[in-house]
Amino acid sequence: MSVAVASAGARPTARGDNPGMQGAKRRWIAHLDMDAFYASVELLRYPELRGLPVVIGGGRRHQPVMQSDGTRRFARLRDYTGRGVATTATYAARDLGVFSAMGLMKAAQRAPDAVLLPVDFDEYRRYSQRFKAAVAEVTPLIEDRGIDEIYIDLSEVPGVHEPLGHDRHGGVRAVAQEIRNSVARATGLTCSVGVTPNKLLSKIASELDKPDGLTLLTLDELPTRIWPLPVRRINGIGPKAAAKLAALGITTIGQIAAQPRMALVEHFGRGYGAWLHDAAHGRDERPVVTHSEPVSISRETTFERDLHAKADRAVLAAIFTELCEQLAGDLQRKGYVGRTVGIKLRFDDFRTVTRDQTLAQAIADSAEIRRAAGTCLKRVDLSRRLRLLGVRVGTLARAGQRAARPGDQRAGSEHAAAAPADSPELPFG
Ligand code: DCP
Ligand code: MG
Repeated sequence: MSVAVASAGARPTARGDNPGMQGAKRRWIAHLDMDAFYASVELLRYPELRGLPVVIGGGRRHQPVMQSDGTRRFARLRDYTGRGVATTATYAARDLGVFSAMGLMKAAQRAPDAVLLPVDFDEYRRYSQRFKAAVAEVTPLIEDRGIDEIYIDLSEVPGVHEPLGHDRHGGVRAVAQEIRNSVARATGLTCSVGVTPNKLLSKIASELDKPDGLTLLTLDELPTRIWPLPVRRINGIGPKAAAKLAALGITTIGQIAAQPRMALVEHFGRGYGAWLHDAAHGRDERPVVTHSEPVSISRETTFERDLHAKADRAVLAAIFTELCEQLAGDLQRKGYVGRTVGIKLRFDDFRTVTRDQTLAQAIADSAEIRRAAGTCLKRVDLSRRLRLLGVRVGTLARAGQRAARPGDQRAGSEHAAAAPADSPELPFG
């Protein structure tokens, strides 16, 4: 499985109001999250699987096969052997206890008859772009939070603060519903939306009626709708904080809210303690950040079995080349060039090492990336077997900002100083 990670370094372009200020506009922020996203995209291709337990994970060897009678033969989870994990599962499979990040062998114990489909990131990325474009047609203030979720600032949408019939919040509800309809029309997929005065609450709210739900909450409803929920529902309370809270006898958001601010600060420090207090009281003034530039773009892959630099040299070299090609594709598609090239290796003992180097000039070409990454590779002791290999390009700039010259595509030779093309052989180059 190969995962593209674009780490986004958010550069806030303020769209937030200051709710503390007199006369400031009330905010309505939506959080939209696609339902069982990868699985739902697959069901568009294979409608005969609708309603069945389906798990997405593993490699191409589980690709369905068309049979002579015109029906498809699907791989079953029970036949799976390997180290792949489930990226997601349909709700029917979740009912059997299969969840994201679960090992496929373990999932097979719970749902042996479930259909197993390989991951197709390119297809999910296409649908991701499509649903975001559909939302943008309704309103443009969108913060991208990854492949299947976004925040949307609805505060300025015409009519959003108006009632509709008996419904005091009819205006905003109608806009949120229009967004959901627009996504469904453009993609054939359902999503769940939470609408509240801020991002923190909307993120919680979008999960309350999943799948295919719309949940609108005001601050008045905090005690009834939010406080009974477990602390982990707050985005920002991870397993460690939850364990520490549990040790203090605190398991619900309401129990956090009932704590004096100072008590939380005492236990959790000034920053996090105060944040916990604010969060539990539904306070969050973060703006919707409509524009962010990635800090780096990377591709990595975990091997089906551990590979050794010498014994599996050819396989590794091919994977390495493919990663660089995919990464170059990502860069070119997104319109970036980068000046830092790095590698990430994870060994069979789970130790992870990274190396990088900064070039004289930004690149986006796969051969140039491979050459630079290869140089980094030579700085690592490769006596142990490898589990994972990744390549990253950082210090990004917009491709257009580089002075365009004729023959720019083939500017490789200019980087020879940083990463000599004729360098002595790479460890698996
Ligand atoms: N994903 C993944 N590995 C994980 C979690 C998620 O690869 N550990 C992928 C698969 C999901 C997608 O990201 O389809 C979106 O993640 P979500 O957490 O939103 O999960 P789903 O969209 O699948 O389900 P839900 O309906 O709960 O949102
Ligand atoms: Mg989702």
